[in-house]
Amino acid sequence: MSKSGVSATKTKEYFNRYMEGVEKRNSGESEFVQAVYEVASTIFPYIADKPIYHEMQILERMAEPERIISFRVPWSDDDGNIRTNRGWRVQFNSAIGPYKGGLRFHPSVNQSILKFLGFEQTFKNSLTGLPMGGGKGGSNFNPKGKSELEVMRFCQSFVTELYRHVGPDTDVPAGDIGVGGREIGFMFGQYKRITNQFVGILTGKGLSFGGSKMRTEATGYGAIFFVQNMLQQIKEDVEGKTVLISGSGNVATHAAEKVLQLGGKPLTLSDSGGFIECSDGLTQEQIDWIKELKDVRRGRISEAADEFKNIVFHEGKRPWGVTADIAVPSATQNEVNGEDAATMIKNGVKLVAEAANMPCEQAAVDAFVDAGVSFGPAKAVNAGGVGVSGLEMSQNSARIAWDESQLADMLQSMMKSIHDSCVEYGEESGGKVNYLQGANVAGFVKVAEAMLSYGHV
Ligand code: NDP
Ligand code: 2IT
Repeated sequence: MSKSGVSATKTKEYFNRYMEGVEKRNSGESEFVQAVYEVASTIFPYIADKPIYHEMQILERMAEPERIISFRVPWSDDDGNIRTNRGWRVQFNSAIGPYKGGLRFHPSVNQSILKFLGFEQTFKNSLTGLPMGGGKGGSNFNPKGKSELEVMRFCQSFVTELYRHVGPDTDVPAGDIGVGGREIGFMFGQYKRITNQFVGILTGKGLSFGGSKMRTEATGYGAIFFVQNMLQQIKEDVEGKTVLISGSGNVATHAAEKVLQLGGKPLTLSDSGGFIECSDGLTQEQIDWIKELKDVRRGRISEAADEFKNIVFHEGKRPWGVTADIAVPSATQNEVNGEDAATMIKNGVKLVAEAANMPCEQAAVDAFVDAGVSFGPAKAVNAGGVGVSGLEMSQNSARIAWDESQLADMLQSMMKSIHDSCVEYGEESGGKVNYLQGANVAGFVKVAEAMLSYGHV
């Protein structure tokens, strides 16, 4: 029984009824329903003895985006053919600040994926302690194999509609899968041209036009700072630990770099074609080579095995069968299933930190938690990226630029404070921390308080 007398059975019943409604209202949107389930399963027990949250329908309102904008994005390819993609901006929740969250360009993008990302972003942004609401957007456009000019024309057309929905105090997008410095530059240029305003409407900008130092590194570095905090909690360290990392984009390569800097061994990286394994641990030279491969030459991770003798490529496979101490999935959603989790547990993985958004299926999360594996959920682990985006917004508003060491310190202390919030709301008997519950509840509390203050809006 909770303090107010609501039993665990009743709480489960309320939760099940809530999820039935969410599923009915969002039929066919499996990723979104999955994300709501993960959050609500930890929030219902927390609010069992707090009737105001039920009366004010806080969780019902939180699972409904404030607004979804869907639009046509026509562009012409290099052969002069007219092509049409779909663009979206999901403005999920502005209770604690302007909508904030990335743009994803990938052929798999649909409304369900953007709603799950926008929903998660709301809690993540709250955890950073900065005044940012939650949003996400993107397109089913596939940047792979497109020329630089095709990508530019696409970005310009995308912003020709998006510009009317964003603003430094309204909605501030950034990058995500398929959207890096190059795309942000094209989009910022088009916004500036259409509106004749030089304002911080995007983060992740180049350093010459208002970008923040440390933003490129922030998500991957922040994730490993969070791992460091999780390890310190159990009196351990990154030094000497072997680490499995998936993906080879912005997040994965910077996570690998920070593991290396802290004395750990990054064993793997991957892309949608397969994974590379380096049992000696990747070196800085190899990581730099891979960054250039992906960011400039836009090649495939398999090429690393042709370049370096001690790297092996495993075609069509994911890295989760390799024996290691820690796993940091850093590619995309649902890249770790229940079977992968069972393999990792059998192989002795002791800590899993989600650097990608929702990389673990619910079955995998349950397996890790049941097996006593220390599990860091995405909204806490990868919050350093949007955290430094928040700092970019502050610098833009004040028309100043902080130096790198200042920003590195701010990132590190932000990750420590997110970790402390998870401990505050997720500590169990014996000092063990349920990070899933801790991150969800800590993120929820602030957004819910603001929504309660506003009344029925
Ligand atoms: P990038 O586009 O830089 O890299 C994405 C990487 O993931 C690539 O290696 C890509 O391989 C791989 N990948 C993408 N989709 C798939 C797929 N369906 N199957 C297998 N591999 C895939 O993106 P980021 O590094 O920025 O983002 C990675 C993850 O981190 C995402 O979940 C993103 O939402 C999350 N994130 C990013 C933040 C940021 O600041 N950038 C902040 C917080 C979270 P390939 O090239 O073959 O497609
Ligand atoms: O998922 C994420 O947090 C991001 N893609 C970064 C968002 C941002 O606004 O920096």
